[in-house]
Amino acid sequence: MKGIDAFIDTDTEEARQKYGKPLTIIEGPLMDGMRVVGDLFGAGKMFLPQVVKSARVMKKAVGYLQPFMEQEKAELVAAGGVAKAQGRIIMATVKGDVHDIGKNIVGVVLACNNYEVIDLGVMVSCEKILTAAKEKGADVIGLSGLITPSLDEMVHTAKEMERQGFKIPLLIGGATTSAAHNAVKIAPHYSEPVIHVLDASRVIGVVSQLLNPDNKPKFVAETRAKQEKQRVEFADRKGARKMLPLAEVRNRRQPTDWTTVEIPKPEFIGTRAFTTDEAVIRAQRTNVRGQGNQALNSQLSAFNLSEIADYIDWGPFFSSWELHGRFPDILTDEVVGTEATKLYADAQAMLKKIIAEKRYTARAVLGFWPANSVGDSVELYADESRTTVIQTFHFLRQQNEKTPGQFNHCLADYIAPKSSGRADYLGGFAVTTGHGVEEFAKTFEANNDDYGAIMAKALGDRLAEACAELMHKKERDYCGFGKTENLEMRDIIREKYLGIRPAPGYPACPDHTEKPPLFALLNATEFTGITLTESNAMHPPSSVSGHYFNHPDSKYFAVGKLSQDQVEDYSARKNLPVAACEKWLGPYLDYDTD
Ligand code: B12
Repeated sequence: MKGIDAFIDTDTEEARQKYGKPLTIIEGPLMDGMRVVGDLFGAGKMFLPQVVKSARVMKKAVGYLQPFMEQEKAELVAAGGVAKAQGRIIMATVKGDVHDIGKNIVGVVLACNNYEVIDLGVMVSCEKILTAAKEKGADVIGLSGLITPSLDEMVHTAKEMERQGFKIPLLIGGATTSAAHNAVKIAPHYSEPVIHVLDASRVIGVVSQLLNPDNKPKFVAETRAKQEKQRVEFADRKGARKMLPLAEVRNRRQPTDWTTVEIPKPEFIGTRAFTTDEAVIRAQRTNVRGQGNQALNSQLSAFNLSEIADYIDWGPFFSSWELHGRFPDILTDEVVGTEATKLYADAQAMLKKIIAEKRYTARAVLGFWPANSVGDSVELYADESRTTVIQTFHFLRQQNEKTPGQFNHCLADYIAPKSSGRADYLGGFAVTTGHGVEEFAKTFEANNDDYGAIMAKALGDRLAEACAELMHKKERDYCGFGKTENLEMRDIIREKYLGIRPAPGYPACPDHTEKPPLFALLNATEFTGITLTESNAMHPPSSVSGHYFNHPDSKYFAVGKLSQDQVEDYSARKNLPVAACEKWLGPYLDYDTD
């Protein structure tokens, strides 16, 4: 129960000698222990890292017993018996999405409550999920997704389950999902229960009710009633929201005096790339032929994981383990302090190993281009003559009615309009610390150590964000003002500097289709090895990409809901059919398309 696995083989062997049958050990002392862990977790008296560590003990013990169990199972089946878990759950991150930390955590919690989890991994097509569910006789299907395009894939899966006559519940989870979206957009497409699960602490409550024939009808009836209420509330909110015409909100933009505002000029136009891969740097220095693309290598510089790690924001690390509170106060928090401190120590030890053994390779590219805004779009030019447009980024504007004195923001407002005659610049970046993460995580998985595997991935993500922060510091230095900003690391991590780096997908620029043009400009795939999936997720998962704006008033905001006039205008600007724009912007539309 304390999650200590130091003597697990000896202890399990001792139990085997005492109990004889391995299944008796699993269903007896091991499950008894996990039940206590599950209950304490459900009651908020035990925290996620402890659960995952206890589950590791269970998994290692089961791993030790596996060969004995195979033999026992064969004997049981030969005698006409069945060996069955509480229920069989198929889990997958949907097609086009690459994230699995949340899904894996849920899998561990389910498994330690004696559910059989069949995890199909990431980027799994609907066909593959449904085929596996049929073949394995699944009792429940669970889908996970981090980015908005995954929501569409979930709707598609629900429709397919209906069409193919499935009779099992569907669980929906992941950072981009919500109970309201599930009730309005996903659940109506499938006659069986479609339930949104907010986090790992709720999954057992949901699954145990769904799979218990006595409790299921009441639970399903209550859930359906809740979802109906959510649909009514959604419709009411929609009716109550006052949206303004696009032409009007364009007049309500944040004003800038373009005659006086200071516009920093970057030291260079084009890209600079960085890598921790010493072989690539060496090859470039000695100009070895045949080592990658020489033209690209010629712009490469070295950086290292240790300088990236200095920029880690530890706050979100604790959230990913469901420990909530501000860092570093969380370490001394009355309730979660002890667990947070242990988790932090484990993270520091693993981070040290990752850096010392160069387990992860970081690669990054940033660039600047002469740019001016034209309406809500930003044109990028080949050179300072500003005659040849090499790329255009399209942004969206807030359309909800604001209180007087507030503005309807759009990122394009932070770049000097072409008509102002001012020379402005747009920056862009793509970074990854994800090369090597999967391989490192696998070394733990092979040893039945989910705690280590999740930790390895969570640190990959922290390093990716830190790398984005480090590159942003370089960006400000290249633009001059960074050299005199005089901020301590703590203030940098709190983003107290001038300028922002919104990433396509984040609330200020929610359209993921703006990533491919950014990648093309940056030569991002060549420089960083990051590829885009069909949903424009980045692979490897621990990656971030976005734009740099240096306007003194620039800040992060949420575009929010969009009216049809803006989507039509956007479609014309992007030269992308309205239906395609509506698909990518689905959750942000203030109107129905079906
Ligand atoms: C950390 C983080 C990252 C990390 C990676 C996260 C990861 N590996 O999961 C990094 C820094 C790499 C990252 C990158 C990006 N991110 Co990000 N990120 C976050 C952040 C801050 C937290 C997510 C997280 O890790 N939570 C902790 C984990 C444990 O929780 P979880 O995944 O949600 O899982 C829990 C539940 O959802 C549930 N659950 C999950 N799956 C399942 C499945 C089933 C069956 C069940 C029952 C339950 C369940 O249980 C889990 C455990 O409790 C969120 C904002 C937020 N607060 O949610 C944005 C967020 C997810 N990111 C977002 C975006 C846009 C991006 C980028 C596209 C930005 C960019 N252009 O670079 C990239 C995409 C990366 C890529 N590879 O494509 C958006 C996504 C929504 C959208 N509009 O598309 C969010 C919501 C931010 C926002 N407000 O807009 N991101």
